[in-house]
Amino acid sequence: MENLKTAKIINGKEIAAQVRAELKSEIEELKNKTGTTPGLTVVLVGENPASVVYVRNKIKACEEVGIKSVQHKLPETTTHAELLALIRELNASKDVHGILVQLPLPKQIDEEEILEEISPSKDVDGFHPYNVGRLMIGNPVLQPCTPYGVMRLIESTGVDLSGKDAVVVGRSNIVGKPMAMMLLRRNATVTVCHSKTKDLAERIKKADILVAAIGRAEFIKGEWVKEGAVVIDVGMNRSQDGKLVGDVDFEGASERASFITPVPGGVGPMTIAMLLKNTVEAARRSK
Ligand code: NAP
Ligand code: LUD
Repeated sequence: MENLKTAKIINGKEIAAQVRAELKSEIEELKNKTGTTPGLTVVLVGENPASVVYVRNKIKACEEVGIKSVQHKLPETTTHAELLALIRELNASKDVHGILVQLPLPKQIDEEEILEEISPSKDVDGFHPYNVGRLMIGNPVLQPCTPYGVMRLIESTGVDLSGKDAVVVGRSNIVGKPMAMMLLRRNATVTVCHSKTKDLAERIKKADILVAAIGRAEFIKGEWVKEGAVVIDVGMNRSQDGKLVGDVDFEGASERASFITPVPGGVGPMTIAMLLKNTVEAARRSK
């Protein structure tokens, strides 16, 4: 007899659609009150196939909610100086409320310097040191979209984070580190793990909230997941048979977790929804 517990699936696609619906009316109101239509400019350098898909989805999502989007497609051979010049131009344009430079950038371009050039008030990725600092001191303005979306997914479960043990696996500037800060702000006790962490499985076994942002297909085993845990899988990996899979063994983890995000349809759509939210926020603040 099959008698396995199954986690509730957190439907990121559906929650992202809710966020977009909320934004749609906020944008309408902003237009009526101030005559402003939020504008997002997305810069894509080169033709990384994943980036092309993500940028296309971002532009499409803008259209759906009524954000005016502009795309700059630059060749792979773009120089650092050329990209810098474009950023300065966009910083100066009053129709542009949000600037997003899709990562990764080709190696001739100094990513850190580019991100620092984006005006903090237009930094809808929340990657500028100013916005990173604001998050760090607990008074955020524009927050990185992926962890921001994860917080919304966790909220949707109704689980109270206060005093819970949260484990974040991965310490990148775009996911792991800001994720840890956001969980800390909600009074979780946060552990950040990475490639040098010695006892990863043992730490994961203690996590009430687990966020995996590693980039290795099904690296986290079902047996490592604590009974009743909330499992958020940020990973986006192609398996050998070309399927999109997360960092967590979904089947195994589902037998122990209380809530779990699928891949695709979990965190990915939320990243895009929160980008739209940040763009509306940037446009509102420009008034
Ligand atoms: P990243 O910059 O490559 O960082 C990966 C992190 O994982 C690093 O901190 C690394 O540790 C850690 N790590 C690698 N191997 C490990 C291991 N064996 N044990 C423990 N930690 C390990 O990646 P990222 O940009 O944060 O992205 C992570 C994943 O999320 C990728 O699959 C990416 O495609 C996906 N992603 C999805 C979204 C979305 O919206 N769904 C958004 C962003 C990223 P070290 O620091 O020690 O190297
Ligand atoms: N750079 C991001 N680089 C990569 N998944 C994304 C992403 C949508 N500047 C800057 O957008 O926030 C960023 N800002 N990132 N990412 C990854 C990261 C960036 C990842 C996944 C998705 C954006 C997404 O829509 C879908 C899903 O999980 O359901 C699946 C899409 C598919 O390939 O089928």
